[in-house]
Amino acid sequence: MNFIVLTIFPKMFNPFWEHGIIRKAIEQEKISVSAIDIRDFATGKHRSTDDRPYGGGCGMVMKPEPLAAAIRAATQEAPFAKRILLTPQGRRFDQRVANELAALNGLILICGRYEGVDERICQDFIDDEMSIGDYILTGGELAAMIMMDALTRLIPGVLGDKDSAEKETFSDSILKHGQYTRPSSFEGHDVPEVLLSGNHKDIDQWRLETSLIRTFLKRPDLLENRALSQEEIKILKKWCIDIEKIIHNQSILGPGALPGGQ
Ligand code: 4FV
Repeated sequence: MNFIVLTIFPKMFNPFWEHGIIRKAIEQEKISVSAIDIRDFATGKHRSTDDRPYGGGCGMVMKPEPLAAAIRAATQEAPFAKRILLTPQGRRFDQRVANELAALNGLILICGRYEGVDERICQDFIDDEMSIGDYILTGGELAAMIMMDALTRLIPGVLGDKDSAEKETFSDSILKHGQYTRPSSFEGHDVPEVLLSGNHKDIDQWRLETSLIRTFLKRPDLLENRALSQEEIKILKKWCIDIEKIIHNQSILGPGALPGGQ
Protein backbone atom coordinates (compact mmCIF):
# COMPACT_ATOMS: atom_id res chain seq x y z
CA MET A 1 0.00 0.00 0.00
CA ASN A 2 1.35 3.40 -1.02
CA PHE A 3 0.19 6.37 1.07
CA ILE A 4 0.71 9.93 -0.21
CA VAL A 5 -0.50 12.72 2.06
CA LEU A 6 -1.11 16.28 0.85
CA THR A 7 -0.69 18.80 3.66
CA ILE A 8 0.71 22.22 4.55
CA PHE A 9 2.34 20.57 7.63
CA PRO A 10 4.32 17.58 6.27
CA LYS A 11 6.55 17.39 9.36
CA MET A 12 3.51 16.42 11.48
CA PHE A 13 3.78 12.91 9.97
CA ASN A 14 7.41 12.16 10.80
CA PRO A 15 6.90 11.12 14.44
CA PHE A 16 3.92 8.99 13.32
CA TRP A 17 5.98 7.21 10.66
CA GLU A 18 9.01 6.76 12.93
CA HIS A 19 7.40 4.64 15.65
CA GLY A 20 5.91 1.20 16.34
CA ILE A 21 4.07 -0.98 13.86
CA ILE A 22 3.91 1.81 11.25
CA ARG A 23 7.70 2.22 11.29
CA LYS A 24 8.15 -1.58 11.01
CA ALA A 25 5.66 -1.76 8.13
CA ILE A 26 7.65 0.93 6.29
CA GLU A 27 10.95 -0.87 6.95
CA GLN A 28 9.41 -4.16 5.78
CA GLU A 29 8.13 -2.29 2.71
CA LYS A 30 4.61 -3.43 3.49
CA ILE A 31 3.68 0.23 3.02
CA SER A 32 5.38 3.26 1.48
CA VAL A 33 4.64 6.75 2.69
CA SER A 34 5.38 10.28 1.47
CA ALA A 35 4.14 13.78 2.26
CA ILE A 36 3.64 16.47 -0.38
CA ASP A 37 3.70 20.06 0.89
CA ILE A 38 0.80 21.89 -0.76
CA ARG A 39 2.66 25.17 -0.25
CA ASP A 40 5.29 23.97 -2.74
CA PHE A 41 2.58 24.46 -5.39
CA ALA A 42 1.54 27.91 -4.22
CA THR A 43 2.57 30.91 -6.29
CA GLY A 44 2.96 34.62 -5.59
CA LYS A 45 5.24 36.50 -3.18
CA HIS A 46 3.63 34.94 -0.09
CA ARG A 47 2.96 31.52 -1.63
CA SER A 48 -0.39 31.58 0.20
CA THR A 49 -2.52 28.43 0.21
CA ASP A 50 -5.63 30.10 1.60
CA ASP A 51 -7.81 33.11 0.87
CA ARG A 52 -10.97 34.86 2.12
CA PRO A 53 -14.32 33.16 1.35
CA TYR A 54 -16.45 34.59 -1.44
CA GLY A 55 -19.69 35.92 0.04
CA GLY A 56 -17.89 36.92 3.23
CA GLY A 57 -17.92 35.07 6.53
CA CYS A 58 -15.27 34.12 9.05
CA GLY A 59 -12.15 32.08 8.49
CA MET A 60 -10.22 31.27 5.33
CA VAL A 61 -10.63 28.71 2.53
CA MET A 62 -7.89 26.62 0.90
CA LYS A 63 -7.20 27.97 -2.59
CA PRO A 64 -7.96 25.63 -5.54
CA GLU A 65 -4.81 26.23 -7.61
CA PRO A 66 -2.09 24.92 -5.20
CA LEU A 67 -4.35 22.00 -4.20
CA ALA A 68 -5.14 21.04 -7.80
CA ALA A 69 -1.44 21.18 -8.74
CA ALA A 70 -0.47 19.10 -5.70
CA ILE A 71 -3.16 16.49 -6.44
CA ARG A 72 -1.97 16.28 -10.07
CA ALA A 73 1.61 15.78 -8.91
CA ALA A 74 0.53 13.03 -6.50
CA THR A 75 -1.56 11.34 -9.21
CA GLN A 76 1.48 11.37 -11.48
CA GLU A 77 3.40 9.50 -8.75
CA ALA A 78 0.49 7.09 -8.08
CA PRO A 79 -1.86 7.02 -11.09
CA PHE A 80 -4.19 4.39 -9.61
CA ALA A 81 -4.37 5.75 -6.10
CA LYS A 82 -7.78 6.73 -4.73
CA ARG A 83 -7.94 10.47 -3.89
CA ILE A 84 -9.64 10.93 -0.52
CA LEU A 85 -10.43 14.28 1.14
CA LEU A 86 -10.60 14.16 4.94
CA THR A 87 -13.68 16.21 5.88
CA PRO A 88 -16.56 16.11 8.39
CA GLN A 89 -18.79 15.96 5.28
CA GLY A 90 -17.38 12.57 4.29
CA ARG A 91 -18.78 9.06 4.78
CA ARG A 92 -17.95 7.67 8.20
CA PHE A 93 -14.69 5.82 8.51
CA ASP A 94 -15.01 2.54 10.47
CA GLN A 95 -13.54 -0.99 10.53
CA ARG A 96 -15.66 -2.09 7.58
CA VAL A 97 -14.37 0.85 5.47
CA ALA A 98 -10.85 0.15 6.73
CA ASN A 99 -11.08 -3.42 5.41
CA GLU A 100 -12.41 -2.07 2.10
CA LEU A 101 -9.59 0.45 1.62
CA ALA A 102 -6.82 -1.85 2.89
CA ALA A 103 -7.35 -3.93 -0.24
CA LEU A 104 -6.32 -1.03 -2.48
CA ASN A 105 -2.69 -0.43 -3.55
CA GLY A 106 -2.59 3.34 -3.20
CA LEU A 107 -4.27 6.24 -1.40
CA ILE A 108 -3.78 9.99 -1.80
CA LEU A 109 -5.01 11.60 1.44
CA ILE A 110 -5.82 15.32 1.13
CA CYS A 111 -5.65 17.16 4.44
CA GLY A 112 -7.70 20.34 4.62
CA ARG A 113 -6.97 23.26 6.95
CA TYR A 114 -8.81 26.50 7.83
CA GLU A 115 -12.56 26.32 7.11
CA GLY A 116 -12.00 23.73 4.38
CA VAL A 117 -11.11 23.50 0.70
CA ASP A 118 -12.59 25.30 -2.34
CA GLU A 119 -15.66 23.32 -3.47
CA ARG A 120 -14.34 22.98 -7.03
CA ILE A 121 -11.61 20.68 -5.64
CA CYS A 122 -14.28 18.38 -4.22
CA GLN A 123 -16.08 18.33 -7.57
CA ASP A 124 -13.17 17.63 -9.95
CA PHE A 125 -10.18 16.29 -7.99
CA ILE A 126 -11.59 13.96 -5.31
CA ASP A 127 -12.77 10.33 -5.57
CA ASP A 128 -14.12 10.03 -2.04
CA GLU A 129 -14.71 12.10 1.14
CA MET A 130 -14.05 10.47 4.51
CA SER A 131 -14.90 11.58 8.05
CA ILE A 132 -13.43 10.06 11.21
CA GLY A 133 -16.27 11.45 13.31
CA ASP A 134 -18.84 14.19 13.89
CA TYR A 135 -16.53 16.80 15.38
CA ILE A 136 -14.41 19.59 13.84
CA LEU A 137 -10.61 19.31 13.76
CA THR A 138 -8.17 22.11 13.00
CA GLY A 139 -6.89 20.05 10.09
CA GLY A 140 -7.24 16.72 8.30
CA GLU A 141 -3.75 15.50 9.25
CA LEU A 142 -4.77 13.60 12.39
CA ALA A 143 -7.65 12.02 10.48
CA ALA A 144 -5.21 10.91 7.77
CA MET A 145 -2.94 9.36 10.41
CA ILE A 146 -5.89 7.50 11.95
CA MET A 147 -6.82 6.07 8.57
CA MET A 148 -3.21 5.07 7.77
CA ASP A 149 -2.87 3.40 11.19
CA ALA A 150 -6.14 1.42 10.91
CA LEU A 151 -5.34 0.33 7.33
CA THR A 152 -1.67 -0.54 7.84
CA ARG A 153 -2.42 -3.06 10.59
CA LEU A 154 -4.82 -4.87 8.23
CA ILE A 155 -2.13 -5.42 5.61
CA PRO A 156 -1.11 -9.12 5.66
CA GLY A 157 2.12 -9.67 7.53
CA VAL A 158 2.13 -6.33 9.34
CA LEU A 159 0.68 -7.64 12.60
CA GLY A 160 2.66 -10.48 14.27
CA ASP A 161 0.46 -13.53 14.05
CA LYS A 162 -1.77 -13.40 11.05
CA ASP A 163 -5.06 -13.92 12.80
CA SER A 164 -4.66 -11.22 15.41
CA ALA A 165 -6.47 -8.80 13.12
CA GLU A 166 -9.19 -11.36 12.58
CA LYS A 167 -10.14 -11.95 16.21
CA GLU A 168 -10.50 -8.40 17.46
CA THR A 169 -13.03 -5.76 18.38
CA PHE A 170 -15.23 -4.89 15.45
CA SER A 171 -13.55 -7.61 13.33
CA ASP A 172 -17.03 -9.03 13.23
CA SER A 173 -18.60 -5.86 14.73
CA ILE A 174 -18.72 -7.15 18.29
CA LEU A 175 -16.68 -5.86 21.23
CA LYS A 176 -13.66 -7.92 22.28
CA HIS A 177 -13.75 -9.97 25.51
CA GLY A 178 -11.71 -8.90 28.52
CA GLN A 179 -8.00 -9.65 28.28
CA TYR A 180 -5.65 -10.60 31.09
CA THR A 181 -1.91 -11.25 31.47
CA ARG A 182 0.40 -12.09 34.41
CA PRO A 183 0.17 -11.84 37.38
CA SER A 184 -2.87 -14.13 37.86
CA SER A 185 -3.75 -12.10 40.98
CA PHE A 186 -3.41 -8.32 41.07
CA GLU A 187 -4.37 -6.18 44.09
CA GLY A 188 -6.85 -8.82 45.15
CA HIS A 189 -8.36 -9.31 41.70
CA ASP A 190 -7.84 -12.74 40.17
CA VAL A 191 -7.87 -13.72 36.52
CA PRO A 192 -11.08 -15.70 35.69
CA GLU A 193 -10.40 -19.41 36.50
CA VAL A 194 -11.47 -20.60 33.06
CA LEU A 195 -8.57 -18.70 31.44
CA LEU A 196 -6.09 -20.65 33.55
CA SER A 197 -7.82 -23.99 32.79
CA GLY A 198 -6.17 -24.67 29.45
CA ASN A 199 -9.57 -25.93 28.29
CA HIS A 200 -9.83 -24.01 25.02
CA LYS A 201 -13.44 -25.00 24.39
CA ASP A 202 -14.47 -23.46 27.71
CA ILE A 203 -12.15 -20.49 27.12
CA ASP A 204 -13.70 -19.79 23.70
CA GLN A 205 -17.19 -20.13 25.22
CA TRP A 206 -16.28 -17.71 28.03
CA ARG A 207 -14.78 -15.26 25.52
CA LEU A 208 -17.85 -15.39 23.31
CA GLU A 209 -20.20 -14.87 26.27
CA THR A 210 -18.19 -11.94 27.63
CA SER A 211 -17.96 -10.38 24.18
CA LEU A 212 -21.74 -10.67 23.81
CA ILE A 213 -22.60 -9.31 27.24
CA ARG A 214 -20.29 -6.31 27.00
CA THR A 215 -21.53 -5.57 23.47
CA PHE A 216 -25.10 -5.86 24.78
CA LEU A 217 -24.31 -3.50 27.67
CA LYS A 218 -21.96 -1.03 25.94
CA ARG A 219 -22.93 -1.08 22.25
CA PRO A 220 -26.34 -2.70 21.77
CA ASP A 221 -26.50 -0.90 18.39
CA LEU A 222 -23.78 -3.27 17.15
CA LEU A 223 -25.98 -6.28 17.97
CA GLU A 224 -29.13 -4.78 16.49
CA ASN A 225 -27.72 -4.60 12.96
CA ARG A 226 -25.67 -7.76 12.98
CA ALA A 227 -26.49 -11.38 11.97
CA LEU A 228 -26.23 -13.50 15.15
CA SER A 229 -24.78 -17.04 15.00
CA GLN A 230 -26.80 -19.97 16.35
CA GLU A 231 -24.38 -20.13 19.28
CA GLU A 232 -24.91 -16.44 20.05
CA ILE A 233 -28.70 -16.79 19.84
CA LYS A 234 -28.50 -19.75 22.25
CA ILE A 235 -26.52 -17.63 24.74
CA LEU A 236 -28.89 -14.64 24.47
CA LYS A 237 -31.89 -16.93 24.96
CA LYS A 238 -30.25 -18.43 28.09
CA TRP A 239 -29.90 -14.90 29.46
CA CYS A 240 -33.54 -14.15 28.73
CA ILE A 241 -34.54 -17.28 30.67
CA ASP A 242 -32.29 -16.28 33.59
CA ILE A 243 -33.78 -12.78 33.60
CA GLU A 244 -37.34 -14.18 33.42
CA LYS A 245 -36.55 -16.44 36.40
CA ILE A 246 -35.41 -13.42 38.45
CA ILE A 247 -38.54 -11.45 37.56
CA HIS A 248 -40.69 -14.49 38.32
CA ASN A 249 -39.07 -14.90 41.75
CA GLN A 250 -39.85 -11.26 42.47
CA SER A 251 -43.54 -11.88 41.77
CA ILE A 252 -43.58 -15.03 43.95
CA LEU A 253 -41.84 -13.53 46.95
CA GLY A 254 -43.54 -10.18 46.48
CA PRO A 255 -42.08 -6.70 47.12
CA GLY A 256 -40.01 -6.24 50.29
CA ALA A 257 -39.28 -9.95 50.69
CA LEU A 258 -35.85 -9.53 49.20
CA PRO A 259 -33.13 -7.08 50.23
CA GLY A 260 -32.48 -4.19 47.82
CA GLY A 261 -35.01 -2.86 45.35
CA GLN A 262 -37.26 0.15 46.23
C1 4FV B 1 -12.31 16.04 9.77
C2 4FV B 1 -13.14 15.08 10.38
C3 4FV B 1 -12.23 17.46 10.13
C4 4FV B 1 -12.53 20.47 8.99
C5 4FV B 1 -11.99 21.80 8.61
C6 4FV B 1 -10.19 20.24 8.80
C7 4FV B 1 -11.38 19.69 9.52
C8 4FV B 1 -10.51 21.67 8.55
N1 4FV B 1 -11.63 15.42 8.81
N2 4FV B 1 -12.91 13.89 9.77
N3 4FV B 1 -13.99 15.23 11.41
N4 4FV B 1 -11.52 18.24 9.27
O1 4FV B 1 -12.79 17.89 11.13
O2 4FV B 1 -12.00 14.11 8.83
O3 4FV B 1 -10.13 21.99 7.26
